[in-house]
Amino acid sequence: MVFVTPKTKEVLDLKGLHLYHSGASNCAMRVRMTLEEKGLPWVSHHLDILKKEHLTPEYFGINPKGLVPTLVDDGVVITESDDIIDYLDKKFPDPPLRPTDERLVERMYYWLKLATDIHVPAVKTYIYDKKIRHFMKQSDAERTLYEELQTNQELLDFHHKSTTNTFSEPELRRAKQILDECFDEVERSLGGSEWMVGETLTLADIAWVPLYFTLRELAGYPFESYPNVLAWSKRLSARPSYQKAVIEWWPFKG
Ligand SMILES: N[C@@H](CCC(=O)N[C@@H](CS)C(=O)NCC(=O)O)C(=O)O
Repeated sequence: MVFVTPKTKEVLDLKGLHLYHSGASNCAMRVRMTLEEKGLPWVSHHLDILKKEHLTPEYFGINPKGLVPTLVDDGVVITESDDIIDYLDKKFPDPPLRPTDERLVERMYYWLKLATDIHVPAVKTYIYDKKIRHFMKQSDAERTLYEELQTNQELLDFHHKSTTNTFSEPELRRAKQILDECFDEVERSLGGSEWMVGETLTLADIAWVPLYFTLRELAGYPFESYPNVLAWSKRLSARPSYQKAVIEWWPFKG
């Protein structure tokens, strides 16, 4: 679990649950959905990543990678969406968002890790290539600021490629191939079940449904050949938590 010692000291005084997040961010959707499923009150600190509102020294002083989401719980700073939702489920176990059987819990963590592992090489690459880079024109001053603030080499490389439109053909092919392999696996694993792991909604569903939503909405990823995924996504979209956490914050309406 990634606990951060923030350079922006003001966050240490925050009381209750505070979420730094963005409407368009699939990682932030996971946390909003977990908060809604549990009925927890939280304070919103919205940063529009499309307007680059997160690219400030103050925010990098809270999240050293300059990414959303970040949760601050009574001054404790946690980054990485999979860790945040796991933290929330452990601290506020009612209603539980994990199975009771230990083997199934391991399976749930497998899905959380997979969602994290494919984020930059597949999800972000695919979506930025198809849509986001059209929003990401960058001035020299913005590039300089980003390069001053960002210390993570993978993110510096990704940022450079996405803002200069220089993903290579093999990188784009690989992104699609990873997504195909992952959704083939989600499809098989759902089989005749309602949920990804066990008999109830778990953090695995909450980690993956934002990927389904953003890949479909922003990149037109072809989900038609995944009937189980489509039925599962319908079940999720009928939940009030999905409406509040995903649809109400979504910036591309209409
Ligand atoms: N592994 C991180 C990834 C966070 C991430 O990449 N967030 C994206 C939105 S989903 C972001 O902040 N993008 C803005 C940027 O890359 O500058 C997590 O799961 O929280």
